[in-house]
Amino acid sequence: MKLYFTPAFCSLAPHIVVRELDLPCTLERVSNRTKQTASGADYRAVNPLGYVPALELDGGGVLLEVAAILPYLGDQRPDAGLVPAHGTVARYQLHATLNFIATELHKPFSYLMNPATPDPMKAALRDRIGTCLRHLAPRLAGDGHVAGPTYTVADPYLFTVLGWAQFGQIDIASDGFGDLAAYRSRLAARPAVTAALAAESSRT
Ligand SMILES: N[C@@H](CCC(=O)N[C@@H](CS)C(=O)NCC(=O)O)C(=O)O
Repeated sequence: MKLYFTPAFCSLAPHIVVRELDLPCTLERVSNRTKQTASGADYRAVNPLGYVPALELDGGGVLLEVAAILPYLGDQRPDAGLVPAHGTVARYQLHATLNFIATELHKPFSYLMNPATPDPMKAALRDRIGTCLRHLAPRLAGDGHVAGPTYTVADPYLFTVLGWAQFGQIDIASDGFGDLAAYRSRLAARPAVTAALAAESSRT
C-alpha cells in the first residue's frame, strides 16, 4: 500500500494507524500548493480532486476519504482491536463516530481555516465546532475514547482534527471543553503518534 499525505493535514490520521498496526505501507508526500508528489508526479492522477489522503491498494485501485481509509486499515489487522468486528453494534458506532468527525468537525474546520471564508461565517463555524466538541468531551474524560471504551481508528482522526483548533482560534484547554486537551496530550504520548508526527515534520 502507499499513503499519500501532506504534513499535519487529515492524512495524519491514517498515517498514525499505519504505524499503530505496523502495516507494510510506503508514504509519499504531496505538496498542497503544487499538487506534485515528492517523486514529481501529478497527484491529480491519483485523486482528481487533489486532496489528501489517498491510499493506493496492493491489489490495484485507490481508496479515498478518511472515514473509509481508517476502517480499511484497521481491518488489515483485526486482532489488534482498532476496529470492532463487522456486524456488531460497536462497528456501527465506530462508523457513526467517523462520520460525525468527518462532517461535523473536519469539514467545518476546513472552512474555518480557509482565508476566503468571511468573518461572520467563521464565527458561526467556531460556535458550531464548539458545540460538537462539548458533545464529545464527556466520553473523553479519564481514559475515555471517542468511539467506545477502547482506542479505535477514530481516535487518531479526532486527535488530528483537534490539532487544528489553535489555527481556528479555538482554545480546547479552556473551560467548557472538559478533558479535551488532556485527551489530546494522552494520545500525543502514544509511540505511533510521536513517530508519525516526527516522520511528517522531517519531510516538510
Ligand atoms: N472528504 C475528504 C476531505 C479531505 C480533505 O479535506 N483534505 C484536505 C486536508 S485536511 C486537503 O487535502 N485539502 C487540499 C485541497 O482540497 O486541495 C476526506 O474526508 O478524506
